[in-house]
Amino acid sequence: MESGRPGATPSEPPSSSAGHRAGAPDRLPAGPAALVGVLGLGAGLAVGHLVAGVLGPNASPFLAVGNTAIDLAPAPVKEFAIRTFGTHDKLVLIGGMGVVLLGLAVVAGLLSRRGPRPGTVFAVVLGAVGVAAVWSRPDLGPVDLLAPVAALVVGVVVFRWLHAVAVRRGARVGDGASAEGVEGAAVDGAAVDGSPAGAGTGRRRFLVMSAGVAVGAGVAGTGGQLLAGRGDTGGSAVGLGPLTPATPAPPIPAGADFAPLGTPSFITSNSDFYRVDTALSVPRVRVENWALRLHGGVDREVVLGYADIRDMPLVERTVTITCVSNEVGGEYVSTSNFIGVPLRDVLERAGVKPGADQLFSTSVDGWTCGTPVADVLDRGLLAIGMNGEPLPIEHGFPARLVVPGLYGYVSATKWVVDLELNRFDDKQAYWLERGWAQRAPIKTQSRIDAPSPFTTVPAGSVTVAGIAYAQQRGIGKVEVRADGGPWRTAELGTEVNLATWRMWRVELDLGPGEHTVECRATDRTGATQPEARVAPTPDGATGWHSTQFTVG
Ligand SMILES: Nc1nc2c(c(=O)[nH]1)N[C@H]1C(S)=C(S)[C@@H](COP(=O)(O)O)O[C@H]1N2
Ligand SMILES: [Mo]
Repeated sequence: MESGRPGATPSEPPSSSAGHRAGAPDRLPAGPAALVGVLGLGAGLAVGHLVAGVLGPNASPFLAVGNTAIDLAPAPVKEFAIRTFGTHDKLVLIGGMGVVLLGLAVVAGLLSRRGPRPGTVFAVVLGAVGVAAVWSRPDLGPVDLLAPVAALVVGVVVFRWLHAVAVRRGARVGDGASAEGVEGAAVDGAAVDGSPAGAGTGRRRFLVMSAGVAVGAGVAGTGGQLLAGRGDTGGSAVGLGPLTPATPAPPIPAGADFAPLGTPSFITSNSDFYRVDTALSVPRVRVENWALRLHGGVDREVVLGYADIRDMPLVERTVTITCVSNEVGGEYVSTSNFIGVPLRDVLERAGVKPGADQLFSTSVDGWTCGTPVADVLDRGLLAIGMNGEPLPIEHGFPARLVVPGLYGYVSATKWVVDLELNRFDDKQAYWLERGWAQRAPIKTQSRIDAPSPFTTVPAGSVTVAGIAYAQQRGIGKVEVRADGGPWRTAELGTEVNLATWRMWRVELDLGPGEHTVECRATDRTGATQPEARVAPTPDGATGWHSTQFTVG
């Protein structure tokens, strides 16, 4: 049992307990051993989270490891996660990491039944992983290492201390000799009497200490979470007030959507806007710390602050952005009134030299994106607002890129801090290194929103309605057919501009029973959305969307 005490020399073999008598319990019971492992882990993680709450939430070793895992995960794993869990992919990752860590902590605890060494090694290794993850995050600095270091130290200390308490408790359950041996291991100087009541006292003491650690970890973790929330958009955006564009977008005309018939509203609210990114925890940038650096193929390097952008004449543009990972019929497409400054005007501050074909942008968390310079100069926006408000943090506060017509991964950098003009041959952006295409204009697509799949609709005339998009080309027509019959041309919603989606509706006379309807869009160049289903990799899905329902 002695080898179990804190301060045991590493050379001491696990069961070299002097004075140990045959028949005396040699090991911690499994339950307390596992509990000690779990509580050591919990205490370490919670304190790491608390310190990160003060320094900056992303310094939390748990989140840093998660963010690193996302960046290191092989592309197919990430695509699977996005496909399977959608926007919940991050919650699933957090839950999965929690389960794995819990399992490892139980195992570490169980391996430490003869002595705290295995669990100590586990805590140190895990802490080191946290340190390495925080160290490697592009949005974190050396000070942020305090969070994982605190987690490591607290994890080790709490584990060893609770282990000692548990050992003492176990000894009490055993016999006097072993209790005596353990007495020397007391780390807190608490006197343990030799009375027959000692076993109960020891056990109670262990339970009280464990509960104390659990409560303490809960308080620390919650505190960290609350402190982290402090720096929300609220924090630095609150004083910004409403953004009033010098050139507002034209109002959305009546008849642009068929929301009462089941299409989305033409403008997506900020809270409903789809979200896709690699950030497990959203980067929280304060405007006073934000700067945008323009460099590379420019006449002079320039660094712009938030006020520099805000003081330029602001424009407002209605744009539909779309994710390349969107499956046929998928939800990763939304429309907003983006407020910002034309990227052409921003880049003019630095002077664009001829020769560059790529605008290589980097976010504060190190994500990168390559956009054709021609598209950027033609219609790119450095957006600081969405639907009249500062950008929500999930959508890139304080500033992001929006370049209509290109999938988000090659055009829509959120939390942008760096713009470099170079050549596509010089530098490869984040998703290119993971097998996605260098150029990715949005493909013509259409989706059926009503009737909802597998519902029953009343007999008679059935309204089928949905969305279509072919950004920068425009939608020419949408056709719908039922059960493989003749194509019917749908009525289109009023066009807003070429950068946005278009809603459609059609009435079909369908008899009672099950029906399958399909839709296909044709863009203004005359090209019809192809029937063949192609997966999103490497440059966007194709195929006709279909839906099944019953007429009753
Ligand atoms: N910093 C950063 N910006 C990013 C991404 C990212 O992972 N990190 N993802 C891009 C992708 S793939 C898409 S589709 C759009 C989505 O923007 P949204 O979340 O505002 O809808 O953001 C783009 N900008
Ligand atoms: Mo995307």
